[in-house]
Amino acid sequence: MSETKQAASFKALTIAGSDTSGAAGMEADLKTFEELGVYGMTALTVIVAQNPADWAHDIFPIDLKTVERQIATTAGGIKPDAMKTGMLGSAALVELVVDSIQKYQLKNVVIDPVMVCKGIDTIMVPEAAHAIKMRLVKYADVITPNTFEAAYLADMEKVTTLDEIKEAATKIHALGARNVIIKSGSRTDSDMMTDVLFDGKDFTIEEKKKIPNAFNSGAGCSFSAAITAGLAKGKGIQEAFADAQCFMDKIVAYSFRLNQYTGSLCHWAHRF
Ligand code: PXL
Repeated sequence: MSETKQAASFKALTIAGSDTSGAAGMEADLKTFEELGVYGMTALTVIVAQNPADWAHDIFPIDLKTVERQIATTAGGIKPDAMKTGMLGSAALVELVVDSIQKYQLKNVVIDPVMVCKGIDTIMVPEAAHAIKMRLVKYADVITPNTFEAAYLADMEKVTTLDEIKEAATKIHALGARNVIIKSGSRTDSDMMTDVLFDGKDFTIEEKKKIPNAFNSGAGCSFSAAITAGLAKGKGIQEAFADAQCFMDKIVAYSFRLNQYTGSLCHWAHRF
């Protein structure tokens, strides 16, 4: 038998919901971590199940004690190099995440302030969104809202133009997040999309053409997971941002249909 080989072992934790369909949520996070050479660990917060008749999303929360135990195992017992949050189904869960970041001195904290799912334009759990804004944002090394979530966090009526994206990023930075990345993604009428990174001093702007007919369910989750993977490997925010852009370009380009309602990114297209 050959000797065992020791690869660098970077570890990341996702505290997120399961998207049963496999496209978004912690499924997207784990696929992203794996593709980027980072060992993934989980604390499951909610299970989202879609109704096959109309693809309506139902949310089934995991009880708080069970989430606490999962965080104790991963954050307390193994120690991630970076962590991210996804769907947090209640204000109590947001509070548990805040306590855990402090208790386990978690570093490289990426907050994806999930408030909506693709195709939905109302905040799913208002009390959780409020708690994210009031309690969690200030612990973020990086926060990755879409334009809808950015408008909520920045108290703005809408965030659509580049000037509004910059204004929202500045306001969210003032709430205490050290780096703010706003993803305009699919939520614009234009055929361009813009991601803006604000580090408190400079804006880095990535503008590209949308790929027509691409399936982008789980794009927000995968993007913030790619940022998390970069930080876990010791990259700075600029490099993690640039690498995440390249990763997304590939996995969106090869996205595929799952049924008449939705499709998925192709995470393994990163290898092509
Ligand atoms: O893409 C947002 C999202 C995050 N987390 C879970 C989801 C979704 C959207 O469906 O199901 C678990």
